[in-house]
Amino acid sequence: MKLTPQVKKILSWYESDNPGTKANLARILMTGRLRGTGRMVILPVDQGFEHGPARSFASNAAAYDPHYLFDLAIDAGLNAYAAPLGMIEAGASTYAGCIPTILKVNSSNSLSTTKDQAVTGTVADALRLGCSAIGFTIYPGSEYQFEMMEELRELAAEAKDAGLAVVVWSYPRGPMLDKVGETALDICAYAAHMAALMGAHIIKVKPPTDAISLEAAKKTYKDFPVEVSDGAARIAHIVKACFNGRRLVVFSGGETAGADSLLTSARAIHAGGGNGSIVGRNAFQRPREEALKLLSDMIDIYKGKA
Ligand code: FBP
Repeated sequence: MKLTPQVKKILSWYESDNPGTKANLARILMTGRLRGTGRMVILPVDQGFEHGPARSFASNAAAYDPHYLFDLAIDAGLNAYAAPLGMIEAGASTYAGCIPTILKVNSSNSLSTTKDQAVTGTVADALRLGCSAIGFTIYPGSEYQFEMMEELRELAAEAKDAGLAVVVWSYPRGPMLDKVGETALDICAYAAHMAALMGAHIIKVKPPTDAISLEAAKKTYKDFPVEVSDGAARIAHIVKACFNGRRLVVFSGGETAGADSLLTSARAIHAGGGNGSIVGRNAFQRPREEALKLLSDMIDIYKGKA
């Protein structure tokens, strides 16, 4: 496989990584319809943990079957498929080598009252299952944020030693953040930057809103304004927070919504220089043909065709 100049350039930004990690990043970047472009669309399916099985799969019961999810990611021409241990294990032989996988190694659930995640997978699991990366969530702002960051430090070091890439979901939540604060532009940028500082190769955040939430940051944003009403400018601000674009950043899809809102969000991500989308519910909760069409339309946007 010949790497494109764009992928070579991206790999050069990861100056400390060994060839194994770079090869795994290249696998993700060189797979699917967006291969070679530096853009990505990834399917994440950990919502069974996060929200429970019925809330995740009842609206499209075919998605209860882990093989359906692998097929969806492959047939849509996505870059990678991310899921917790059991879900990856359930398709590991059938789909070995078919699509890069990201093993989600920590998980939360809706029965918990604390903003924390349990470690539910290991680097050894990721290697045994042929995954390209581990995925780990941190909740900046939670009472458990420091323990989560310390867990990430250990797992990320182990993953990098083993030649895997590290994908960090950075979702601000906790006592000092209200619902607006969780997706406010300044807080999203802060969360993305912390993931970069923790050594993430790929950073995943929610698309930021136009709110500026942290009291201590308001003066700075007043003195150095961001065009918050413009979606692309908000994305560009997050890209800057990811080492001025030297770290890959992708944006999540959120609850299932109209196709138009997802495509608008993809256009903003594309125009703002983000690296793509990681879309779960909006993909697997739709009937398969509809999901394939929506994912194809998103990919066209990232190819600059739409
Ligand atoms: P979605 O596209 O379904 O939003 O998936 C992205 C994701 O990060 C999942 O990996 C995770 O399960 C979910 O969002 C968490 O969502 P929330 O923070 O809203 O509970």
